[in-house]
Amino acid sequence: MKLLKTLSLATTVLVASLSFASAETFTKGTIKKLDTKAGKVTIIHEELVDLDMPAMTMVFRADKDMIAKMAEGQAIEFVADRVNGKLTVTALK
Ligand SMILES: [Cu+2]
Repeated sequence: MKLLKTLSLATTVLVASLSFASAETFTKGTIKKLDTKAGKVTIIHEELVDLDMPAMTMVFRADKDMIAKMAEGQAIEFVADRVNGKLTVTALK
């Protein structure tokens, strides 16, 4: 029963985060450097409206699946958010 509760909670959180992500703003950027091992990506980004951050070049965290879709020099549109206090790429297109 505990597992079932945990599963349903996980599903709720997933659905909530998915619907939240769709409402977020995509920001344009260019990938400057990838560090697959460390799970880090340096992005030259335009203004991040949701995070109230001006245009700059900075390092974001990104999980393996996200990094697999990236290449240095690539122009991207992405969503960044704070995950456990660290700025992380949460969506890419
Ligand atoms: Cu920044």
